Amino acid sequence: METSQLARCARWGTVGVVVAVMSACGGDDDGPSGPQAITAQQACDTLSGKTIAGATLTTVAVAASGAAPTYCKATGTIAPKLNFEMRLPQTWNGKLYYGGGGGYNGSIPGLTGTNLTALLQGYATVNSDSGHQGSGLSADFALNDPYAAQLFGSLSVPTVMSTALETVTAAYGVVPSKSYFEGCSNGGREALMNVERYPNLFDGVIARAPAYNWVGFMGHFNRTAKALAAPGGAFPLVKTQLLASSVRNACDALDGIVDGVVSNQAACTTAVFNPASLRCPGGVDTGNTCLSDAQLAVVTSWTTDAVFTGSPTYRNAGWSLTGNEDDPGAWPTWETGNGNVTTALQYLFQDTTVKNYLARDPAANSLTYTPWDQNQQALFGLAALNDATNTDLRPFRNSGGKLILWHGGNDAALSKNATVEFYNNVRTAVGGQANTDSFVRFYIAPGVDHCAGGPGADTADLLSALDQWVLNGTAPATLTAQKLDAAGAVSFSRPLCQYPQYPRYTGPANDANAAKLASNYTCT
Ligand SMILES: [Ca+2]
Repeated sequence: METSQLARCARWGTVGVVVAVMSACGGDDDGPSGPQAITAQQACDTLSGKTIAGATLTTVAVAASGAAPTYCKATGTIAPKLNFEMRLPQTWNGKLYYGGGGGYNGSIPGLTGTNLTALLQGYATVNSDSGHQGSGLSADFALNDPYAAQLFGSLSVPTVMSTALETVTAAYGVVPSKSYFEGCSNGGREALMNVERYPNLFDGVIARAPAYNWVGFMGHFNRTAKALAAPGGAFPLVKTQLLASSVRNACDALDGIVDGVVSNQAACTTAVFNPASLRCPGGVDTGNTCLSDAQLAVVTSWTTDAVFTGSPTYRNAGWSLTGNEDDPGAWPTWETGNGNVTTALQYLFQDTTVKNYLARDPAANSLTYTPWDQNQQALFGLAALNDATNTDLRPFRNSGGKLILWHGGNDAALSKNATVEFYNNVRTAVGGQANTDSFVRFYIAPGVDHCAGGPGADTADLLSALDQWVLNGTAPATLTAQKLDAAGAVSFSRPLCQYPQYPRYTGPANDANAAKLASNYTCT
């Protein structure tokens, strides 16, 4: 048995499940002998009305529907208002899966996406609202409730995990053999927060498009929103389309195939495409075929790093130009609002952050407030709560933990280059590439928007890859990503390459069917 598992078993022994701990942790390293089959109704009957770690459980057996299997839903509240939901499958694989939140949370994530994938694979799953109820676009909860702010920042996951482990143990009569966490966006930040602050909490973690540098990217959102709000800075869709198509014309083929995605972004330098080439005569907006100086200033804010109060951690790496800025889930949603910046998600996130964390004034105007440059104390407070920027992950590695990082190449919410920085800083902190490879994998999915969507292949089974790594030591290499149509059928596939590689087309020329197959691409 690994030292880390002993530690985990010992800790569980202190929370009142000693008998089950002995059966799961004594003797060998195999955990439960096989899947634990109980009916959903049996699980619900066992848990109904029970108070576990302070939370009284309400249960309901949920019949299979659509893609979802039959399961027992157990819900509860940890005082004062940390709500969670567990889903217990009929054929349990012996493991626990914790799915992270998104935005400023405020509601319990539903049985979709990766949560559904995990349940279908037999995991007992848990999600929470992280301690407050409200819109995921609002940080109102943090204004006058420091405890709610702490729960959101870092405390909700370990708090819920305590109850979740005991609940699963009570339902199946055996402690989960492994526990995994997966999240995207703010859920990706939660994932890294666990790795950094609670290195023994999970055996494996998947951090997708992690919002780990809260101060840095919120400040970058603020800077770009100001550029868009400046006179002449607004970006109507036609201008975004102009920029995107110009990038595609210059760079799409650099990966071996004109497929609408610039997979070889590293080759798409300003020597190949320079946004300044789109400048209107005299810098004044003269129509839809050029960009004004004010619009070029937006592009500059987008593509250059943002650094605040001179701190190496209060920063955010600029975005690469992708050629898919005009995808509906990219600039129109996140940056420009198609000409009305105050409807864009980046504007809305930085605005609620200024009001509730920095100015602490619901009437503050984020477009005139300048905390990122002038009020370092406010940044300290926000960073202490929400930043997961500590890249010395040796405690997690030493506990046997495995980490998969993933980022969409066309993510217009959070810069994939910020995750590149995180990965490179981990490499420095843990002592080089070999040490990093022993417990970290990093994948970039070209043409994929924030967490999902976009023209790229956005679906990959990272959870199975992580599980095999944790259970068998089989480290994931190149994976396969798919693009599914509305009916769930595979439209096309691509290799999912490890950073810094990209998928280069190496199949037959002018063959539309060959271009749909991952086997005709080579990670380069
Ligand atoms: Ca291409």
